[in-house]
Amino acid sequence: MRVDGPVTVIAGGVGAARMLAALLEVIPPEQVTAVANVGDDLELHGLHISPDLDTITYTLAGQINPETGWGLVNESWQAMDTLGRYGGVDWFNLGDRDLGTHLYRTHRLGQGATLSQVTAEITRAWKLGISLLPATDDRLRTMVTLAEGSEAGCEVTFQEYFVQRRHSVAVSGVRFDGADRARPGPGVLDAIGQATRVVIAPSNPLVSIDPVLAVPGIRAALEAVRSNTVAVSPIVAGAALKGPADRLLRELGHEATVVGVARLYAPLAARLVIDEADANLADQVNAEGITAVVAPTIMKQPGVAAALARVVLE
Ligand code: FO1
Repeated sequence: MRVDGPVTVIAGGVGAARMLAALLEVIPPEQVTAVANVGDDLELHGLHISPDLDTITYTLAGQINPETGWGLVNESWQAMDTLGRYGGVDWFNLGDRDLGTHLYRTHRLGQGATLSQVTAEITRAWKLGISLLPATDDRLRTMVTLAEGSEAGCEVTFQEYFVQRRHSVAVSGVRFDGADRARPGPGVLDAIGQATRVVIAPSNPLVSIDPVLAVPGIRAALEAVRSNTVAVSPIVAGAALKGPADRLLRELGHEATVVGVARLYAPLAARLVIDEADANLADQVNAEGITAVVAPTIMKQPGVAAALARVVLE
């Protein structure tokens, strides 16, 4: 039996965007709400950039750059070229089309609009149909402490870790600056409490899902609806499909397997969808107190996305 009530997805970036696109192959967008991470946000060139909100928006608008998984397709880089000429900050690539989003968002925030209001205006302009809710409208920034080399012990912003250093450096700590003062964004707690199904998307548990859970009230709201909640593992056969999730799990003292993910998500979800490659670990997942559901989870392969969406909506 497929869920016919509201579905709420706890979302990071690329993996979550793919999960949302998969769900929209099966159910109408009006039935879907995404509660998205804002810990990756940054201010650069005087602009407020929200990578996970934009990755979800562009993906669902069918406008994502397929090579990178972020930014807009058919992009040009004239502004970045000019910036480079002056020796400006050019490690974070902002395409000419993408810049329009940051110019608009920054202008509206400067007028006193909230991130939620601006996100609603942007998603309406792209005709998404889903509700895309920032986890919080308050300032929350993922900070990463580096663990090796000359920078051991230094704390950098998430993008300075992920992009500037290509997440190629070991990490000894992650924290969410501002989380203790942050309030859930408008509609977030209701979207979790009133959902017929909550999905924890296959995003990085430690730097995409955790910053959402770090907003006071959100973790408790999820624990209260644990029986409605299903998580999809971002780890397949001990590796992340994209990004540093496996390395981060190990570096921060967790097991970089579906069992490690099960341990993190057992308090929040009744079921964990694991790929067939990990079928042999299903018993160990169950032993963590969360029920393993074995199904293809690599959405790049044709037909897998819609099938996975049906599994999480069962
Ligand atoms: N990721 C990169 O690896 N290099 C970039 O230059 C880069 C630019 C960028 C610009 C806008 C945007 O929305 C995302 C961008 N990303 C880039 C991806 C971003 O770092 C990640 O999407 C998330 O922060 C992690 O999921």
